[in-house]
Amino acid sequence: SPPRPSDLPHEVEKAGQLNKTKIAEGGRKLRKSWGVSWVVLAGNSLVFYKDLKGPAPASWRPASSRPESSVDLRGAVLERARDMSSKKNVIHLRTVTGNEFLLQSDSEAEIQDWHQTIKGVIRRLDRE
Ligand code: I3S
Repeated sequence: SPPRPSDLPHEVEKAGQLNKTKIAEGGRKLRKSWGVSWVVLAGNSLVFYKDLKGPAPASWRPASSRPESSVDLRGAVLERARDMSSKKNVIHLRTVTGNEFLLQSDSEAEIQDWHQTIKGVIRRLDRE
């Protein structure tokens, strides 16, 4: 369910467009369905918005757009996905609740940056 306003994160570390598919829900495997999402890394969460038709927003949060979903990164595991897709530049995220996502970019540099930045948040939360 979408986060309540009080849950909305404050410090945006990174935002951008990525291809996304959820591949498991509560440990139960799902059929892949790739789609384009606007992804925001802020606070302890990765927040997904519907892709915007047209140019990227000036601010991180698409005006008049509610998040589709968000992921709590505490205890999550992130790794490069080597054999989980025929696509290049894919990362695999698994939450403590057993939800799993693949995120993909056509740009290797972009996916590396997402990988490092999300990893940084997970490490920070591990130390708390
Ligand atoms: O891992 P899979 O099952 O080979 O993933 C592919 C399929 O989900 C496919 O959908 P259908 O099985 O409904 O045709 C998708 O269109 C592909 O994109 C999936 O593979 P990639 O390699 O793109 O993650």
